[in-house]
Amino acid sequence: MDTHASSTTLEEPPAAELPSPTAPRVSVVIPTLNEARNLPHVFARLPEGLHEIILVDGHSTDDTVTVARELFPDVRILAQSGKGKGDALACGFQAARGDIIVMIDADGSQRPEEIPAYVEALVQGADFAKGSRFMAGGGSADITLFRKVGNRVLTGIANTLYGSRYTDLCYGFNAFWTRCLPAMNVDCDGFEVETLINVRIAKAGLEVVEIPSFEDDRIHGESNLNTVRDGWRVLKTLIRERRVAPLQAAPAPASASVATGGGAS
Ligand SMILES: Nc1nc2c(ncn2[C@@H]2O[C@H](COP(=O)(O)OP(=O)(O)OP(=O)(O)O)[C@@H](O)[C@H]2O)c(=O)[nH]1
Ligand SMILES: [Mg+2]
Repeated sequence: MDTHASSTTLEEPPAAELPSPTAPRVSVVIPTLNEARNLPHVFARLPEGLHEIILVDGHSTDDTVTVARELFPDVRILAQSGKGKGDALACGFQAARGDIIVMIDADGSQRPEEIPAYVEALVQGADFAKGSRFMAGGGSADITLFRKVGNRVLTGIANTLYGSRYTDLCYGFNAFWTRCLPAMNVDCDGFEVETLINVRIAKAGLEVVEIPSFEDDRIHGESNLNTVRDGWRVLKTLIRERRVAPLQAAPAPASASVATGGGAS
């Protein structure tokens, strides 16, 4: 009897329902406000194999949406419901269908080719992979001395209040398992969004690994951030969050819960 022949008639077992920790589906969420000239630089450098690209547009008055569709016809384009970068990210996170969400800016200042390092840290057991310009291997060609000092002070306050070990509080290039969204519950509008996320991740006791990241100059256009106004919003967020009860992430699937240790939180 030909056992090989008979074995091919057996039904294949059903595919596993849970995402494999070694092949997660990666959603990239990109907030945009008049970034038409920068998008070609960002899209060209995105890694292969992404599950989806979600662009959350803040009602740009330039050709951002048209350019995005031309560059990548499969891009999912959302019009944000409210105002500000925080609101845009909340809209994008809610729509994401991947296992992992990467948040990255559209101004060309962050390097999409760093995304695999973030994903790898998550696959290795981190809950949250946090970009840092101020750890070994990171850097910035963009930040002013004033902002650098302000960021350092605010990072120190965050670490003191929330027991975290962050080296770069106000940086918008991060990645996390989608199951962390309930712990983040992004409910702010503006540039304080990274602070809100970082603080809530720390309060939830999630495993953070910092990833060295290099920030280049914005390629075209003007920054939307106002150092004093937005620094003040960050400070108010740090103080206010002390009164907000910690939220919890959804449980990790058993196969993806291997901890690496040595995180930054
Ligand atoms: N959808 C949306 N995107 C925004 C909004 N404000 C800023 N962005 C986007 O958020 C990203 C970061 O904004 P930037 O203006 O570069 O601010 P920043 O990077 O924090 O500050 P700089 O270091 O000065 O560039 C960019 O991709 C912007 O296009 C907004 O109100 N809505
Ligand atoms: Mg920028």
